[in-house]
Amino acid sequence: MSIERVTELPFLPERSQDAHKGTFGRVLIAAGSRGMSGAACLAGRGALRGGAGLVYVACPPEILPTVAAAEPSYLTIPLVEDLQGHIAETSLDILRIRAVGMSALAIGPGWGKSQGLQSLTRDLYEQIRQPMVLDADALNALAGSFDQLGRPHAGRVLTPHPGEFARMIDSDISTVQDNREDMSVDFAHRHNVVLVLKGAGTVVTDGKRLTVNPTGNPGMATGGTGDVLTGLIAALLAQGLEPFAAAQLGAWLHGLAGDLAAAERSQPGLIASDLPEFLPGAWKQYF
Ligand code: NPW
Ligand code: AMP
Ligand code: MG
Repeated sequence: MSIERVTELPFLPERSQDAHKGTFGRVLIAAGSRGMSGAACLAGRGALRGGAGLVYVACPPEILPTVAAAEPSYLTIPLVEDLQGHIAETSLDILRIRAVGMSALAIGPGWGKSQGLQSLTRDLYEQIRQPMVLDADALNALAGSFDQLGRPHAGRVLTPHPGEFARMIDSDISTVQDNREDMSVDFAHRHNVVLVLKGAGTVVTDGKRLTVNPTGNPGMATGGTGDVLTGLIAALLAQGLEPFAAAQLGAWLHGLAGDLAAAERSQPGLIASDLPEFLPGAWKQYF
């Protein structure tokens, strides 16, 4: 199998003078649970600073006031929650209805682990007609069952860190780290997805094309940075980039925001919520 190595960034046109928020798409982010409201806030911020026209955050009612207070630009959607504060399987109907009219979805950050998330994630993966980013606990929920999934209606971008990828394919972290490119290409090819294997030198591949992201630094090894990337890639999908391009540009902007943040605030002093703040500077270097 020959792989095309991509080095050039994808093209996103500058905004036309008469553009309006509808031009840049609606993103629906289903994220967060009791104790992890921050994941929903961070993913939402990634989507807003990624340029989405409207960002909807769907989460358990218990954490919704916290999420809404974190960022006045969010539109919020209460889901159904279980006794542990996770979203319940019956949230599927709400998400299916609210997905109509969205341009892209992102699911999984801060969901936690519960039995109901397995069938919910599978149903969303198979049934939602829009492109979708799957991260964190959405990937954990599908671990070991990728072979059984039906063909989705639109692009699927999966953003595991090495620990999540090892879980997904029933391997271990050191094997994954020793074979980052080969294992990513193999998975993306077999399952017809875009795989973003995070960590130093994030690998982005659709099984035919591959790029290794040159931006980013160890200051980004801090809780919540991946949640920002999830929302950012969804925003780029919502603006019309095809899934590989959205993942490539998202990883590049995210890493560059991390580099700009580290330059000003140091690597140890970098926290996840710095990344959305430094995304505007990263965008300026893109355009
Ligand atoms: P080790 O053992 O530390 O060396 P988990 P999580 C490994 C939410 N969050 N290279 C790591 O390795 C997330 O969205 C919420 C190598 C360990 O084995 C999820 O829903 C926040 N190994 C949930 O928390 C902020 C690497 O992976 C394992 C690696 C759990 O997500 C935090 C850890 O992974 C968080 O984002 C690398 N580059 N990266 C909030 N504020 O609400 C990771 N590993 O067990 O999946 O835990 O990533 O913290
Ligand atoms: P997560 O573990 O899901 O929060 O994601 C962590 C994010 O930080 C990913 O985008 C990683 O690529 C990035 N990251 C973590 N450590 C490094 C590193 N040493 N160099 C570059 N990027 C990193
Ligand atoms: Mg993560």
